Amino acid sequence: MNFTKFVETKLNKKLSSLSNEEIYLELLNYVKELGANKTKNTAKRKVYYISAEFLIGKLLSNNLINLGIYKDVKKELEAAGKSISKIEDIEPEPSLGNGGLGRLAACFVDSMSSLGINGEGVGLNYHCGLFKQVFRNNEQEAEPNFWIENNSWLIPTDISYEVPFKDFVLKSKLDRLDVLGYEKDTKNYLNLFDIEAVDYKLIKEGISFDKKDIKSNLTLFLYPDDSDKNGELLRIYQQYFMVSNAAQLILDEAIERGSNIKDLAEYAYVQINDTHPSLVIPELIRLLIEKHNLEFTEAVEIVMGMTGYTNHTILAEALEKWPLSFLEEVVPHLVGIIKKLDELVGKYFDNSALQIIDESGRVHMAHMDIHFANSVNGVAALHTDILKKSELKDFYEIYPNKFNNKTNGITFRRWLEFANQDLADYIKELIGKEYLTDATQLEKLLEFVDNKEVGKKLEEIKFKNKVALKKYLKDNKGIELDENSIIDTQIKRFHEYKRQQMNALYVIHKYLEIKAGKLPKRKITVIFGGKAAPAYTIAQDVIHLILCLSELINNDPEVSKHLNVFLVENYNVTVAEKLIPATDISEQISLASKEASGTGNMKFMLNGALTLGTMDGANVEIAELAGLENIYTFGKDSDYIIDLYERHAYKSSEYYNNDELIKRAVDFILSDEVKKVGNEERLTRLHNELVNKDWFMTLIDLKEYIEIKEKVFEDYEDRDSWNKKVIRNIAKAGFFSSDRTIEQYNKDIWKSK
Ligand code: 26V
Repeated sequence: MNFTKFVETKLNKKLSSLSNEEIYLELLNYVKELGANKTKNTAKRKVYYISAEFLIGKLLSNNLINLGIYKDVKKELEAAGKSISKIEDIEPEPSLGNGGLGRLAACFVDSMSSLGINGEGVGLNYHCGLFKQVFRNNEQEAEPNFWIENNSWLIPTDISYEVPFKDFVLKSKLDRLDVLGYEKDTKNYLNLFDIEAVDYKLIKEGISFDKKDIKSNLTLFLYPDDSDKNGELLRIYQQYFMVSNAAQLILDEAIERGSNIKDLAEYAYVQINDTHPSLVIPELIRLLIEKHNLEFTEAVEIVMGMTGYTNHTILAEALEKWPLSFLEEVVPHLVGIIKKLDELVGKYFDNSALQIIDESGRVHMAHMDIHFANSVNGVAALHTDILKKSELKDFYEIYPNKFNNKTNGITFRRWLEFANQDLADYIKELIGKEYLTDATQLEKLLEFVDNKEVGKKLEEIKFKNKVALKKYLKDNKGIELDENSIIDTQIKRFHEYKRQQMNALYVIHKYLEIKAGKLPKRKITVIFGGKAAPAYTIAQDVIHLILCLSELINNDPEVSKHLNVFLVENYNVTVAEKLIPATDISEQISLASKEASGTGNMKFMLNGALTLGTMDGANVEIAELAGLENIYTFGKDSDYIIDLYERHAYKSSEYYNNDELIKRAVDFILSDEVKKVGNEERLTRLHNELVNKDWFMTLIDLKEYIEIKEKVFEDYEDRDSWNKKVIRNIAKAGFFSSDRTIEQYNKDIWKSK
């Protein structure tokens, strides 16, 4: 039954007579019904992808695409005088993730379903999710983001477990989302555990809330910090609640499907997404001992055969180390087990750096994972190499076979088929639609590299996307975009290592040049988007600087003819879907060695933007695939940077004092023009940070960055040659399909299906 019929039968009304809100609601019901008719994937070994974050984005259109009915529904709506994009606007975006790690988990559940793998996500259903970002006085403020409505995609179940904490037991409830595979008859679930009585009244100013009332706040907020830590106890409560539920679900389902517990590893595999779910290891061991009467060693062996750990960062401050005393306070029943695991490590290895519990009594979650999981993977080739060579060297030496690389990927259904429909249609016209299930087919586009007409057509599509972006930014974000400008975009969490401040210094450089009469050939629009952890002061200062520059530049009639700068408020998946297809230049400028992979870089490549980046994370693989001549790389490489850190040899003041261009740009932060629109305390702190500390080495690559960016803009003017590069990039983007990544996980680690 098509949607029109569905509405007529159910409501006895014509589609055209419904409001957009009513249509959204009926589409929700319609899709849920179609989802309910799909059967579950059933391979014997089921994969549990446990993750504190699933940044899934809006679900309506993605579900329609995966059901294979997006275009039909769109046409039906048009025939009734309705626009699908207006209806898409009504859906609130779930904000169950901070950034790359959460979005990756969302792509992975899509791919698991699309490949027909019996694999599900397990996480938490945060009611307010990640905070909503608003700008006031050129500063970021955080507000709660309620996203759960009465009628949502969540499907309640009667599954509930008791989770024991030190002083009380908390009952859970499980809500699920259907994860429909692309044009598949089967589906999986995303399992989101919740507490029964979340209390919104605990919220005070902004996103501050009573952190102690665990029984009412456990799933109120997603922890907003990407790398800074506070409110640690609540975080431990959340983590244990998540994994205890997951472990109980795993055991129940395995038993139901015929496991005798001793053969549990044949029925389940647990992928631990960063260390946030690491307590699943001792929890599974505990349940096997206490509920299923196994001996400790027997339990350990079983768990070792069914867990894998993925590392997503080498930033020391993001590697979780919980004080034993904290664990005693929250989950004393795991402490004995963790201590026994630590003793086992001590028995086998005479190296204190390998212990789980260090001399100061902190529990290194990653160490526990590496010893007691059978696979340890990094998320891009360079990242995995760095883990082996430096960060986890001691571990690699004792477990060389556990270490493996799984370069990240993205789902092409959302990031091309949905986000860039004109490009997707044109690609189908050129090479057919097989690339949607076999992404390597994109290579067929290579035959069009020298075809100028194809190049022109891609240019036209890019322009159309810029016009669509212009409308979106005007209607939703109060931004006036010039669709005829070059669009240069940096969207990601704000963090010093990602070096948004370096991009801001380029903007200053350009501003000063324009003021001095040196005009660019074509107008440039620099777009930023991203949130900073509320406790991360310097990242907030960088946001402040960019907002000040934006006010100064966009309001200067002389300069704004040639240069605009925007920081899009409340960057999220929905905003990314609009920005990426309209972008010409993809900024991936992290300090080499620090960005584990990046996945935005892949989305831009697929959408025909050229990468301007350092040799970091998956940029290295982008460079290899597209060819160095088809992207723009610059800066010191990771070996050089790692060596500098080891020798403590970087001094930002030397770069500042020895280069007029750098000094001029940095000092402009404290110019009268900027101070007039800004907060002097913030600006001074940022200036001082850059000149006297600059831990993430902004100034080391600034000169080269400015030079290569000039070249990028110059090259852009040779439209045919630029278009050739674009075609080559799209053609080579197939490797970055998350279907490929998931196939590798399954073949090498999970061995399901
Ligand atoms: C750490 C913490 C610490 C305490 C509280 C909350 C919190 C949340 C997340 C993290 C770890 C963040 C790690 C992360 O997001 N890594 C990113 O993973 C992406 C997917 O693999 C990858 O593309 C990015 O390069 C990497 O930064």
